[in-house]
Amino acid sequence: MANGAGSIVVLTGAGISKESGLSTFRDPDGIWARVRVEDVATPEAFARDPERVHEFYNMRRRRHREGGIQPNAAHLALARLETEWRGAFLLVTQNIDNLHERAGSRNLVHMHGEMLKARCARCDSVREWHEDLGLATACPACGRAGDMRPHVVWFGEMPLEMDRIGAALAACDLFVSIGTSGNVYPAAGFVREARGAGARTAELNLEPSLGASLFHQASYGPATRVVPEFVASLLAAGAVPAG
Ligand code: BV8
Repeated sequence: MANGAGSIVVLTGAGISKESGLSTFRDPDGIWARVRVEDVATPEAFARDPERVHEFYNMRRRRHREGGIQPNAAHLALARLETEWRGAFLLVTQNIDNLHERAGSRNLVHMHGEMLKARCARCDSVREWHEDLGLATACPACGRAGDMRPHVVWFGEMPLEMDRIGAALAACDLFVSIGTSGNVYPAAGFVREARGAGARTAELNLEPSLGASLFHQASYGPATRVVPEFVASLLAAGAVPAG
């Protein structure tokens, strides 16, 4: 534990953005209740019907642009924790929205990519992208059309920055999982990696996730309540809880 504070890794999922007005995936009113993963979130879907997949992300990008979506108290509490914590801190999000960075988080990994970035499958250039994407969109770097895709990790694709995440988990003293159902791997396995490294583990969620039994402590309720409470108590203690 550097300077006694200890190192923290936080993982977030769609639940942390729910109170900002963004849908989760597996709640009854979630995204996968409206569209099938196989139709919009796999490389095979994109090869089969690219315009269908583009429309799925264009609709979510538009929601971001026009929907008055703002970071909430949970995003802001994590940015406060990063600023005030004296030890190492890394925030890993499965979310493809930009609410953590707009809340002020800096040490941040988007392991499933970012909805507001586009990548050219031909030249691999990645850039900020807030408008609609389509087959006719030309890559600003190589000029070719037809190869632009959301810079998002689909099912069957390798998540981003896994080496950096693995190194942080191997060295962490506290792992906190927030707003995720524990359905999707490799993210759902991070708690096991953290425990294997001797870390204390905490779950902050609306309800117990699939991995609930793997956490030393838990606090259930809306993220805008349980996350600020957890951050305040951790900063007051100034060190990772023992045991
Ligand atoms: C990989 C980006 C390996 C897109 C996403 C067969 C074939 C191929 C792969 C597999 C397979 N079988 C299994 C796999 C692995 C697969 C997987 O895990 N599948 C599961 C479903 C069985 N994983 C993968 O494919 C991953 N890649 O394994 O690659 C590999 C190895 C070598 C070489 C190549 C590849 C890639 C997974 C990433 C997929 N992309 N998203 C997009 O967003 O459009 S996943 C998607 O699910 C989102 O990223 C989302 O974040 C993620 C997890 O969902 P959650 O965030 O947890 O959201 P959910 O709705 O489930 O839960 C919300 C929670 O919040 C709930 O618990 C709820 O109670 C809570 N909540 C609600 N409101 C609140 C709240 N909490 C607090 N406050 C509130 N107010």
